[in-house]
Amino acid sequence: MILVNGKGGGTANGTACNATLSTINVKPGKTYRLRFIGSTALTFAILVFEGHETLQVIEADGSYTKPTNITHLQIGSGQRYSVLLTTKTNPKKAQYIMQIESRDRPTLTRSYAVLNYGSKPPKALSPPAIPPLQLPETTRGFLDYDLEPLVPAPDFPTAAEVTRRVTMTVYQKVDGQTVWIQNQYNWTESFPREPYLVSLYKNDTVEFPSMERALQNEGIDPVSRAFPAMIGEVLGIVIQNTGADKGGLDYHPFHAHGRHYWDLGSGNGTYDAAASDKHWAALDHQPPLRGTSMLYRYANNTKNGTATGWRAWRVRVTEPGVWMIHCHILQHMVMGMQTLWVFGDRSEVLG
Ligand SMILES: [Cu+2]
Repeated sequence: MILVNGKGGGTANGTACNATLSTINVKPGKTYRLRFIGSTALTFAILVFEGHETLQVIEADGSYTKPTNITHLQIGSGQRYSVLLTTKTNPKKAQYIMQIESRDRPTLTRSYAVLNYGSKPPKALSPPAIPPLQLPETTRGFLDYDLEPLVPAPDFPTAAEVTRRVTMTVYQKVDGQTVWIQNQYNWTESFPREPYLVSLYKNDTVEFPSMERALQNEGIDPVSRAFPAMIGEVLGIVIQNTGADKGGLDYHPFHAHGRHYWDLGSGNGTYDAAASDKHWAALDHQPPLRGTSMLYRYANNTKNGTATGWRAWRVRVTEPGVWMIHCHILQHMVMGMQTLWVFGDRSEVLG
């Protein structure tokens, strides 16, 4: 079940779940800031408020944005949004439903919360027998190109400042054990054997990544299984979705540790840097800073290894250290969908 503030009921994987719902108490004619935190392990969710068709996003992943109108919120694991909800001045009833549903899973899970205008908590807190709202399908490219930082970042790197492009190709290997690999490598609890930074510091189980080897190997150093970058570089990182051994595709909310990145959007097929740069030049505003953004799937299946869907980031490398970039779905992380990025040379990282 999808829980909202610890409660939820409706339909979980096809099974009715008649549990109590959370209440959000509101007063008429006010504007509320609702903070949404996608703390799901796996679920990619869409939610709508009955009778409150216009919401405004004002913050994403901890950075304020210019107010942006939405009719529904789409939120993946690890994503955060602040949304303004203006309540009715003359509500026609005491309770309105918030309906939330999973997307892109084999079976739909549907849950609810209650927006309560009444002075007392509502008596009936059970989920409705029939879903009152029709929610949209997955909105691929949700808020891409729409969100604009409230205050432009002084050090936003232009397209001309990009020093290196790195494509991280994600792939599901199904023979034997099912694992997720990035540029031919997975990263699980068996690699490395001790915390990475400790290994580098002690110079024992993991060698400091070699930029030379990485440049010959699509950005990843095969010995340390890390993506190295020098302080001062501006990286264009493209995360590329591909068909699994058996052709399957999935969505992945990709999350970066350390400094947030500028999110350049997403699309089907493969990334076209020239087209993306032209698109942004025409928009005349900076991309939003994000900590987690969605690598969509554009079909349920394709052919083995076929590139279907990308997401592009721009990263100004300023913070020395060892940083993870990983899918925020816990199950995928355990299956190897994690990468390590070492920013800075040996003396910058280890002091
Ligand atoms: Cu994933």
